[in-house]
Amino acid sequence: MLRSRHLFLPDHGVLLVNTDVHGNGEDFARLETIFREERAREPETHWVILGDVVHGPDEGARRERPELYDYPDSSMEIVDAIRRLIVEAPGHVHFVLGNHDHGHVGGPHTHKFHDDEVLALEATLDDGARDRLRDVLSGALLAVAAPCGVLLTHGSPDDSLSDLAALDTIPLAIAEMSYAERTVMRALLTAYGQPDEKSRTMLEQVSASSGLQLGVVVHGHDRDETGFFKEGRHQLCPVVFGAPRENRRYLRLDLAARYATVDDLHDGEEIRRLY
Ligand SMILES: [Mn+2]
Repeated sequence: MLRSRHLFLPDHGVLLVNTDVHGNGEDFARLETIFREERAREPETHWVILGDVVHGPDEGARRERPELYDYPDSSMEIVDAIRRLIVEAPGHVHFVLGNHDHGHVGGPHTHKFHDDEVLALEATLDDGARDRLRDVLSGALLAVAAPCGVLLTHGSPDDSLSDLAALDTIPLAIAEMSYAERTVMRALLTAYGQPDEKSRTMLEQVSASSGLQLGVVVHGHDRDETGFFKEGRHQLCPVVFGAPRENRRYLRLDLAARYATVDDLHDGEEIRRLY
């Protein structure tokens, strides 16, 4: 069965974007509240969740950096919430795969806080929950693009990405990927950033194949205690996980606007504090 792994958003409405929450149920609930408030005002509100929803910190990290990491791991509750939201707001809640999520559906197993975080989480779940987890994660998108000029991915893709439609045929199981597919997926899911030139080339390629004019890649996967960072003229990473509560950021964009470079995305306007 072929499932679409990419999505083009409309040219009107509101776009909310968050990056890694890593099992933080309170942060996810806050984002859900923001989505509901926006949606009550504007029915054409889209929420893109940019992956790594699972795998919370271990006891050591919680003790060492409580301001960043002291929260209970609500990975499964968040996956169930996404499942519920996709049914409740059909076509308006979009989940994009992160490398931690990928581990549960054929990707390499991650080891940020445990030797094997995939096994550690699944060991806490019964069969039903494991099935729901894999069901939600295997239905994930790999990239979302919008006519307002943004490309949304978990990592920051390099110039091996040129056509979003090509993502549709990549199998999630790493053993089934071709060498070229592995190269695309590695950058898409695990690259922290690219040289400015590479991001620009990638955006030009994806613009040419999609007919959109993309100027900014919004990605997650990285951490920054100030709550967001820009790299070069074309990459923005808003941060939830790894920033202290007061600095956590999400993105609120106008789908009818035009964002040509990261200079068009301003802290306090498009880049907003979660709390
Ligand atoms: Mn990641």
